[in-house]
Amino acid sequence: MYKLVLMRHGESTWNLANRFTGWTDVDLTEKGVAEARAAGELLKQSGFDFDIAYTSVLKRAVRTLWNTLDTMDLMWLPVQHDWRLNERHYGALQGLNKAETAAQYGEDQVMIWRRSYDIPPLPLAQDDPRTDFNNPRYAQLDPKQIPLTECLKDTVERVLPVWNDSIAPAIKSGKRVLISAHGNSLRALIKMLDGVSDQDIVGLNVPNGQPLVYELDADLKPIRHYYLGDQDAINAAMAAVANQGRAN
Ligand code: DG2
Repeated sequence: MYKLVLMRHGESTWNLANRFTGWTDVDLTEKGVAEARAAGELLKQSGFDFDIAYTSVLKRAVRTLWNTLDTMDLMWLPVQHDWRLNERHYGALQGLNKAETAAQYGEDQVMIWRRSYDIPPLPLAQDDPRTDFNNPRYAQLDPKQIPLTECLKDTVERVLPVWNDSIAPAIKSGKRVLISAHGNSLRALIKMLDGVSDQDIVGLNVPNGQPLVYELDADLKPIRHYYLGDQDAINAAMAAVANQGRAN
C-alpha cells in the first residue's frame, strides 16, 4: 500500500480578504504560516516521512511547503515546482471580493463560477495588466498555454499530465510524496483519484493547511482517504470555504 499526502496552502492574504485569487501570487498570512507549521508537527507526530515534494510556482503553496518541511527537518528534500499545479485561473474575477461579487451577481452565479465543472468565469482581456504573458516564471510556455480563465475541467486537463508523467511514477517507485497546492488544483487531483462525478465535485471544498492522506493500492487506486487532525475543526473549515461565496 502507498501513502500520498495532499495539502492546500495555509491561509493567504487574499483568503483572509475573501478575494478571488487564481494565479495572483499572494503570500501567506501569519496564520497561514502557523497552519503550515502545525501541519508539519501533525505529520511528524503521526509518523509521516517523505522522499519528494511537489508544489506550484505560486508562493502561498511554496511557502507552505517550506514551513511544513522545515518543521519536519526535511528542508533538504527534492522539490518539484510545476506551474500545472497552480490554482485554477480565476479569469476576470481575480482580485474581486467574493461576497461583494455575490451581492452584485447573486450567490447562484458565484457558485457557478466557483464550483461548476465546465463553466469558466469571464476571461481576462489579452491586454489586461493581470495577465501572465510577461511573467518570467512562465517564459518556457507557449503563450497559448497561459490561461486567461479556467473552469475546473481545464485545470484537470493540465494537472493530469503531472500526475501521469511524474507523481504516479514517483509513488510507484516507492517514493513517499507530499503535494502542497491549491483548493482547485487539489480538487482536480481528488476528482481524478476518487473518480468523483462532475456533479458531486461541486460540493467538495478543501480546507487550508490540513494534511489529507490517501492510501493507495498497487494500481494507485484509493483504498481510503482521511484528514489528519481534529475532524470538527476540519468540517468547520470546509464549511467556511463553501460559505466564502455568500453575500454578506
Ligand atoms: C482560492 C480558491 O484559491 O477559491 O483562487 O480564490 O486555494 O489558492 O486560495 P487558493 C482562489 P475558491 O475556488 O474556493 O473560491
